[in-house]
Amino acid sequence: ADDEGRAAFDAIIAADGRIEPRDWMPDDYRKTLIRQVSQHAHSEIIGMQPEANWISRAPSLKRKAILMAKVQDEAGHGLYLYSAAETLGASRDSMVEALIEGKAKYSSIFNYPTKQWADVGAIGWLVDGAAIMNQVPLCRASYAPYGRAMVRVCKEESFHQRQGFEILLSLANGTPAQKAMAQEAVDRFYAPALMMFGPPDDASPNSTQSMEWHIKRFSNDDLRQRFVGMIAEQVKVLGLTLPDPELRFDEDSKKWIHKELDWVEFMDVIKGNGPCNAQRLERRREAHEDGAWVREAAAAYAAKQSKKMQE
Ligand code: FAQ
Repeated sequence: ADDEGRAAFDAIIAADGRIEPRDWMPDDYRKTLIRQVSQHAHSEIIGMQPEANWISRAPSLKRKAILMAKVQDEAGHGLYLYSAAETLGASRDSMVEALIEGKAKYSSIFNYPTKQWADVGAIGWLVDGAAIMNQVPLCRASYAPYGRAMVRVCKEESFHQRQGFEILLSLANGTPAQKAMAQEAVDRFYAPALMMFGPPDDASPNSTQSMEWHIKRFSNDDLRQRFVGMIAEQVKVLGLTLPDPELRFDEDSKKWIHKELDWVEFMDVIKGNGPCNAQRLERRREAHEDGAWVREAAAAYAAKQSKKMQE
């Protein structure tokens, strides 16, 4: 039956079709998806913290309402993604446990601090911008529940990116101090945002197989250079600059060339030694413990309902 299953799976992938939860799939395909989808879910959940840091200090009622909605959207993304991972057989409890015990990875970007209001603009523009560049192709991921989740996530990320851009645009057209704050935020988030796409292609162990399985559609470097080309244009509208004197479009290769990123720093952040890793996990643990009574109450209610149904 495994041979039949494999043949059917290979045929679906070859035809660029989609795998549904009940279809046969190779163990490694399931494993790599659980890995990527759960890491993605964790990123959304941990990613709420840097911006939530500014909800109580947003400069106006309008900005506060928008920021609260954005941070809530990220919670929603995390929940769809945990659900998508559950369709692969991963239990929610085991994923959450791996995160709070510091065993699971989540995106490096969320281990950098948000020091000033303009950082919220830079995150929306650069971090959500990078997220969209990476996630639009994931809407076509071969694993159907992941692809379907990405469609809605991308729509919301587009709104997030626009709100970040608009914050920076207002600051850039404000007082000299506001413009300087916007520039400083862009300077600080530029390189970490480029690192979101993952290690360079020749140091990306998962890419080849994930591309063969049509989970990933483009390589890490391909997406990174597309992203840098996009922001190189958008930064002109902001009237700001990118902290990358080497950035240029190379006519021969038709590629954007950017400065070398600090991959030692990247590996350090991934290993848990970034500026905010410890704080991010501490907050997540606290929130998890504070929410224990909600999970217990929901489980007790569900048990009561199912008992009633049996009576
Ligand atoms: N940070 O072989 P590859 C968001 C790990 S957007 C940490 O290239 P792969 C929206 C990688 O897991 C952010 N770890 O791996 C938002 C692997 O380790 P492993 C989330 C990283 O999977 C905005 C190892 O390095 N988006 O949350 C990073 O083929 C604002 C080798 O790498 C996604 O997760 C990194 N940057 O490619 C929320 C998108 N890069 O597992 C709130 C989905 C690599 O073998 C506020 N994921 N690693 O131990 C992906 O597209 C892929 O997983 C990549 C990595 C492209 C991230």
